[in-house]
Amino acid sequence: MPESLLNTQDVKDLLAKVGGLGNENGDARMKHIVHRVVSDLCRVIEDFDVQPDEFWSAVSYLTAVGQAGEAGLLVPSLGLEAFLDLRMDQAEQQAGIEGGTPRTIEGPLYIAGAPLSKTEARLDEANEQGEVLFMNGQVRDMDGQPVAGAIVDIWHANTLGGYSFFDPSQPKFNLRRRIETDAEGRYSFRSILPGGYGMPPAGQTQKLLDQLGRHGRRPAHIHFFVSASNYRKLTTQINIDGDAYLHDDVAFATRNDLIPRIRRSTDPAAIRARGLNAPFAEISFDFVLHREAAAAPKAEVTRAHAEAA
Ligand code: MBD
Ligand code: FE
Repeated sequence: MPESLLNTQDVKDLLAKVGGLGNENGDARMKHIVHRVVSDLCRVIEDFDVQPDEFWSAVSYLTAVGQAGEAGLLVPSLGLEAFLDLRMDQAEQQAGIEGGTPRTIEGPLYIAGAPLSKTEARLDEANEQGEVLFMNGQVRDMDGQPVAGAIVDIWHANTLGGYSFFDPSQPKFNLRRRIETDAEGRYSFRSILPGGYGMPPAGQTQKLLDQLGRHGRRPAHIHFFVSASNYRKLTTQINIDGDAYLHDDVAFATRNDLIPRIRRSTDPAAIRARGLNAPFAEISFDFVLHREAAAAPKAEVTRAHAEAA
């Protein structure tokens, strides 16, 4: 084994200069983080004896991920978005904020500006296929008091796992709505049960997953942001119970309290009463928010979103 280059003064000096550690300019935090990231990368190259061909293949890979717009898919697939959740959970716990509806990852497929309505909405547009879902519940605080005027911002996939905007075959805000809760904190909506999502099979994320022997499937789920003034914003999802990937999510986002029971109605009279001609599903799910507190860690995550034109 040759001597570790990373332990030589020459390489230490090189890495310090890379991070701008010796100059008075720039941003101190950025300098230390870049210094660490580059140093750790060099350590990986040395420890695994990464060959130049392999290194340039990784550079090409990251370039292709960016060009394909798949950075937002790669991050959750590597568990990094779930890790950020665990970090936020830990920070809250240290600030005495515990319980309430658990957070789970936002994912990369949110679009701002979905239609807003009071108390109820229908999410599926233009003869969307799928089992009809009625979902309802209440937004409450930790004392059990209803949160009136909360905004429940909902987005989910169609039965094929496709999200409007990213799937141009769907109407603009299909399966995306915002609902303002009523005086009792209640919301309800009609939609269709989503299907599970799969990473694009010919995409860059799946290409790496293949090399890890992993699939790129997410169990069927519905995303929510729940916000109200003076409350901590909640980013979460529910999973559709019974999905084969329920506890085998490429994005590691399943949490035990986020798998509500699905009630299925097959009674012809109940079906007719809803104006339907096939069995339907019902889910009741309450969102429990924490009050905002000055000393608490930041609940709102700043993140770039696409906006439907
Ligand atoms: C999704 O629907 C999703 O929620 C995540 C996190 C990644 C890919 C697709
Ligand atoms: Fe999703």
